[in-house]
Amino acid sequence: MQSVTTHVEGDVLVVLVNNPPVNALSWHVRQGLKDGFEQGLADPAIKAIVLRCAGQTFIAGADITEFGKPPQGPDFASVLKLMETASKPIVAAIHGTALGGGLETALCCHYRVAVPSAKLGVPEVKLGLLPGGGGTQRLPRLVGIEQAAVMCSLGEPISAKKALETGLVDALASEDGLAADAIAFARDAIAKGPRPTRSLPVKGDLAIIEKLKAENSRKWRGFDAPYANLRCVEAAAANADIDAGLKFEREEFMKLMTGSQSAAQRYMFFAERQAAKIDGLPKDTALRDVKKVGVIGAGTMGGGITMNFLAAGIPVTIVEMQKDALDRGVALIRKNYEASAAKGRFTQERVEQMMGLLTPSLSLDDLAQCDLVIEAVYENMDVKKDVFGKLDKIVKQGAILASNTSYLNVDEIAAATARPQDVLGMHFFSPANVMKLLEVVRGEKTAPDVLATAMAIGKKIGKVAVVAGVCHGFIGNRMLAQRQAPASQLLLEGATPQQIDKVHTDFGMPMGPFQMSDLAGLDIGWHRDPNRIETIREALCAAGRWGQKTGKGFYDYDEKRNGTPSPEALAIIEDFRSKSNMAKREITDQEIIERTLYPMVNEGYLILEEGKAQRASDIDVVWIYGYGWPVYRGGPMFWGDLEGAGKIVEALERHGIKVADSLKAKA
Ligand code: T1G
Repeated sequence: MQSVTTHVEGDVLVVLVNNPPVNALSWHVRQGLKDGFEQGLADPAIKAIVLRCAGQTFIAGADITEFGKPPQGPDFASVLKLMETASKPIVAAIHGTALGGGLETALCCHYRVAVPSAKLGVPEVKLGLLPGGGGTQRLPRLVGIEQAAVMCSLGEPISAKKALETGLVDALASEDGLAADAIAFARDAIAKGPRPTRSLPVKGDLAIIEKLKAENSRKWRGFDAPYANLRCVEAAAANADIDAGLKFEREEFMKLMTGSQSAAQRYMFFAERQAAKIDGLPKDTALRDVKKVGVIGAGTMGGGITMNFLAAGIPVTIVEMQKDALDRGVALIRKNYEASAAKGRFTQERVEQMMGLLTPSLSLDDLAQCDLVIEAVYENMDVKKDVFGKLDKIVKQGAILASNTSYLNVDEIAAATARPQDVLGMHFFSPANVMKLLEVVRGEKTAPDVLATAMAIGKKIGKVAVVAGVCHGFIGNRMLAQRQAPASQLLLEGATPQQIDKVHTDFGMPMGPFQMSDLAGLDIGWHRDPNRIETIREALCAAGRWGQKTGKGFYDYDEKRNGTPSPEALAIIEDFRSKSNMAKREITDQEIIERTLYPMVNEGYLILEEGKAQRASDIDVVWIYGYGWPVYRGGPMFWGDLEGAGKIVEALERHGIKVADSLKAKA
């Protein structure tokens, strides 16, 4: 199948791209574009050219799978130059998403027509890149510096309406009349002739550059690409001669392309999509209908889980045992929605619409007709088995019964029912209405269609779902334990909470082990006996230092929950250390990395050996979306490869940590 064809409409040549699924600019597309435009320019009967795409979208970018491979076909820049300097007007007909190199191709057309539903953007920054086909130089000439700086550094697409307002698009076509409207527009352009974007002056004010840096300093911490994008937009303003700016852009692009951050972010683009695929699942596996959902528990997790379904338009019956707990939970859901509405995220009408889908209840019997029931009760096996035993008697046959357990054995929970094939884990991450990760825990007897349905419903409610096997802590929390335990041991040996946390935040994590413990609460799982002190954590709990919830834990917290090092906490740690007869010693940051991050990588290899994750990239998806691992480092397994198996194995053995066979074999 040819990926680019041409056909003549009177005195207009239509160049049609057809390279499913997203019309990426693969080498054969570039070759086809070159041939098509050369044909149109050489034919005296042709007065104008329309560039259009078949399928779901206009060109959605360069073909990311080609990056890093030997170049094939004509280079992108030469195809763009052929178009921009063409002697006949070229019109881009845009539908779907004109993204990255796709939008850059449209920028080298002389005019652009789009359907109202189209979106236009340069998301390269999300891949650790920048628009390398002139986007940073041509956007400022069409939409101005401010709009260009926002589009390039944040990577969010704009609507066709906004594109029309800013001058990125010259006219809107009718939703189902793009082909004809574009041809008509091209005919009208014949008299006007070509309008090369490069001939337009850069407009706008550079003040936006510092404003964006100030507004996004936290979000962009550690990332190279956003700042490179802004430098290129500044270069557009500094160079009336676009070729000088294009040269600067090319240099900046190559620095990013050859760096580890873009490699990591491109890896994660595909890893996230790969995670949705279940190895060995028959292609024709039919999904079960999920039209009504039940959630048991209206606490923080139950309420957050519920919000995901309401926002996706799926009715939820939420069940609590006590009326005051139920009322509190429902009120909190409303409060969260209204807070978002107050920030302009959506209207009050939308709040009422979502709340209208919620049915509070004090009886499990009201879940009888639900297609999916998610249990989010106290993290205790007896409690969960009791709930599932009751659900088994109440809920209709064919319904999916899911536990939101963070650690517990899903097979044991399933055994409390007569339908283990309909049971699995759906582990949401707190806050469940915000965190994108969903671990779908496959029980030994979970039916394939139940697993596939849970993965699909996860995507439908905006989650990134990853299949996990049954083991303590599944994938994420199991690896987290490998970080938390040595971190506590390092405290005993002389490190401070702030030293250890700083190593992790400097690495790019949103918070370190002790900041995370304070956030979650040191008293979780505490036996509540202040006289029984066997760990530093118990010593802090005994002193009423339970974390952010009590204004003090490893750190002291102000009313805005900003943490500062705590002399009292350090004294408690010191006292515990001396009573443990532990000699205090200097600990290097490198040792902290080796003893807290390397064991996580090692545990990832064990998880794969045991078949508790489908692939290494799934483990990385878990850590990016569940714990905020910096995406420019690709995830623990990707990062471990960059560190080098040999270096990791040597360090682990030096610290007396048993190395996974598969990791050792890689060294
Ligand atoms: N290259 C190769 N494959 C791509 C691709 C791309 N650009 N975009 C999508 N795919 C694959 C994807 O892996 C999946 O494959 C299938 O298409 C459907 O994707 C020089 C350097 C367009 C909004 O960053 O944002 O241009 O899993 O599941 O939900 O300046 O795909 O089916 O085998 O995401 O409908 C810039 C990336 C590239 C856009 C559609 N462009 N793509 O979403 O489908 S760099 C982008 C998307 C560049 C130039 C620079 C989305 C989408 P599989 P999907 P979707």
